[in-house]
Amino acid sequence: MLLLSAFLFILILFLITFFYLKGGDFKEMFKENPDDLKFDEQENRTQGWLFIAFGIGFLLFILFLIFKWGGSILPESGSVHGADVDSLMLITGVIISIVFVITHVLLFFFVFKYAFNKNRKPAFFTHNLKLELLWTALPAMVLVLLISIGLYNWNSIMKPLDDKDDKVLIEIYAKQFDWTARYAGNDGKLGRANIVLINNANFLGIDTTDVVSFDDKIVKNEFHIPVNKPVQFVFRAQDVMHSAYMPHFRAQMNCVPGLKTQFNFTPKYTTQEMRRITKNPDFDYMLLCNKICGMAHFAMKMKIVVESEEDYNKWLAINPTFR
Ligand SMILES: [Cu+2]
Repeated sequence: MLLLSAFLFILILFLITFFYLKGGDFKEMFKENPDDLKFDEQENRTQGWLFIAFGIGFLLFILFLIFKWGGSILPESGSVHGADVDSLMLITGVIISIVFVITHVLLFFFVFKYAFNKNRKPAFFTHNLKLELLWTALPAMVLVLLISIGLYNWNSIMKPLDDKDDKVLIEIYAKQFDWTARYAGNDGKLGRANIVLINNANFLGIDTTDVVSFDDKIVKNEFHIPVNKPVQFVFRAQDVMHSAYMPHFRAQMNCVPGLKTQFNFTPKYTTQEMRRITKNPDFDYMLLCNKICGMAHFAMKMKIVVESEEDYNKWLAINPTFR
């Protein structure tokens, strides 16, 4: 519906322009000698004012969008590193907004101010070293700053947790069209898996001869993680590329067939605490697929429950081991 109205809107604009500028007027626009131009001063002033009106309308429309939809963004981050991601987004947003307002005010105002005028002589201005340095160095410094903060944050979530760290190790397995979580079990290690071992009874392709796999735990539909404890995720995919997206933790990682990817974060609020924070009694953390992976892509979700370590251990204990 929205697409159709946008298309109609563009079509109407095109028709208006086409009938307004009848064939001859196009030729008029490309005459080399400005003295030959038929456009009069009055016409230019009207067009200039129309630009000012459009510019103001456009900026007001942006303000309206911010007030109307600004509240629909994600709630406070449920993970420790998420706060850094949010502040990076905020800094970037503030810088972009300032540049956006300045450039758009100038854009519309200059069209108005410098509308064609027969009596004005253009200034001859080839270049200015100081100006060029300023507009090259300033954006470069801002970008270096943003990228440095980004890289620092990226490394903190991408660097695999140490083997001796006290952590939870979970493999997230993607296939068309659902998720499976595999816990490392008491030994803290995931058993080997291989695509050639996949069959109906063993869809993760786990190597059943590997002792390490015996205490692994496979869960579907929902998985639990303890609050305030680092979780190391390893991702695999069976068929096509999927993307494990956990928006409330500000986490996303591609799941690629034939390649292990990883990500770690520390949850900071339990599901119950998050329900209070969002004032939404039905709130649940979700794992979603963020790569259009086929017909039922939309159905690829898994609930994530964050709870105290005690409750987590109780939940994990009732899940059976692989063998
Ligand atoms: Cu998918």
